[in-house]
Amino acid sequence: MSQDFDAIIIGAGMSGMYQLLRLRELGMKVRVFEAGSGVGGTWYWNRYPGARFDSESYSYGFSFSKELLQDWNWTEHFSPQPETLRYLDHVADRFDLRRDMQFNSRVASAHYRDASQDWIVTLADGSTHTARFVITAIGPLSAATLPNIEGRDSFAGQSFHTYYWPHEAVDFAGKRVAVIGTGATGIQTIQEVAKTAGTLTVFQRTPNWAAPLHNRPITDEEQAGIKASYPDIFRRCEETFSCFLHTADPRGTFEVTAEEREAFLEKLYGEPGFGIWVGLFRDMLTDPAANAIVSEFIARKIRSRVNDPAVAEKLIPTNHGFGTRRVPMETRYFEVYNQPNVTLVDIKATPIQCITSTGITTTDASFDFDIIIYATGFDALTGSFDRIDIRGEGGRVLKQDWSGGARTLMGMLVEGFPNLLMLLGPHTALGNIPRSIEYNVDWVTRLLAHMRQHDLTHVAARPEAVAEWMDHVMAIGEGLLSNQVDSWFTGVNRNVAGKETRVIARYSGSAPDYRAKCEEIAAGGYRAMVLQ
Ligand code: NA7
Repeated sequence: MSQDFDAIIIGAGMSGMYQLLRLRELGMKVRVFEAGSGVGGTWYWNRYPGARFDSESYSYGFSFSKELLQDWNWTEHFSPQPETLRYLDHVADRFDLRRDMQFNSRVASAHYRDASQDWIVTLADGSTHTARFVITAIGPLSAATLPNIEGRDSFAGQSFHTYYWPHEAVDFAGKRVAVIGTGATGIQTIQEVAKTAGTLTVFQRTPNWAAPLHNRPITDEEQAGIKASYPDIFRRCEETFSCFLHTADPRGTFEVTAEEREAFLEKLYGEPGFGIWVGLFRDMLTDPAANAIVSEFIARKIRSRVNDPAVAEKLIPTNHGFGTRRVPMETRYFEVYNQPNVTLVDIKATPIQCITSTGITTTDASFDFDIIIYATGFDALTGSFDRIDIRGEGGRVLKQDWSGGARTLMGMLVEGFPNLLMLLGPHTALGNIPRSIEYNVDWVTRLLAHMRQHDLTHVAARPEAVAEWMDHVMAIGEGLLSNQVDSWFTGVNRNVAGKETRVIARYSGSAPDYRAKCEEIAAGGYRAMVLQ
């Protein structure tokens, strides 16, 4: 029985784009289905004001093409969303990717067919398409969630989730604007909207530790230096723990004097990018006493930047240590609260009771707004899988199988779901995401090349290999402070039923360790899988 396609890729973000390119090289017939009207995934959807990435631009772009690297000029050290989307459009044009992509096509279901050992994919419009393989490229942060607040739909003004930001510019001048949520997205939004809004009211449930990004334009001289050193940049990314240019300092916190510690932290705080998070002393994200030192350092910084001491205290987290959640990188975020047009509302102290047609009511006061912005995050890591009806052998339902937490092999395969391959699935190393994407795509491509070479059409994860992988994932997550804190890292989202408790859904070890494990599995003739 023949299928419409050799492979269907779900999603035209960075994973789907690169996977399409690689499968074309194998001569496979591929179709990409994408819900949006263009390529870019995360960078297509997240058009909220101030959106940008926190990895150095030149460490973030695709590394697979020397010509692409030489041709493209990043203009800022940390690229803003419009430029990143332009870059991805450029990549799509340059490699003629769109001819195998179908836009405005949300995948509703993907069912494995036991008899023909292939997949049937149904789109939201009811059309069906078959393929030998299904490859998910649906992103770890793409199922956006709105808060469960009474009256949410009754608001008569404009309201937006940051992920579903309109394609047209939103004008804040003279408007009364509310932002709910103070994660990485909320912080980027707040610092930008505060520049023009008439009034900005921030509803903060949990403060997050944040540190300066120190972004600036790339000079011509720097541009030339970057172009000349791409091999070194990507080699460095391959060696570090999370594929960033920064990595932990090998010293222990208590091996140096208090003065040396202070000078070290001061230096990191003054430098661009994630050094202040992933470049700390090696024990600062695992030893509570060491972590307390960096937390106290950052708390002092916040106090020094916010004029009103009571507001400063509200902005300092007390229920988790620095770096145990994703550290939002900011640009004069804390100074925003010194502006007369900005108010911080602590909704732990005075919870939101409801949203009305005119605004937001807390237990303490009612506020009128023209615009409400929801920066309330995502059903992360598994949410994008849960919303597709994915069924495997014998009709087993992925969402049900994962109701107690995802179970995978390398984050790329699932027991009972043959010929389903995941890019950036749960239990893959995330870090500097394009680096992880390229590794996952290359691994999947090698597997499919091997199968084609040996006339194999069926790949299934062996239960004992999955069990072994899951033991490894659990063991490697031990002792990491971030796994003891509620956040999207640990899959907690109280706006989604069933996502109230922590799970290990990320690979918490190093990217080099992750790759070594995956290489071991490939080198052993793929014995962790049944190949037929
Ligand atoms: P996050 O980091 O999950 O942040 C979501 C924020 O929204 C966070 O401050 C939440 O407070 C808040 N939130 C969520 N639900 C509610 C309700 N019901 N009421 C009030 N406040 C709420 O998502 P982001 O989009 O900022 O970032 C996600 C990642 O994308 C980011 O880490 C980058 O890697 C890119 P809480 O902390 O739950 O109290």
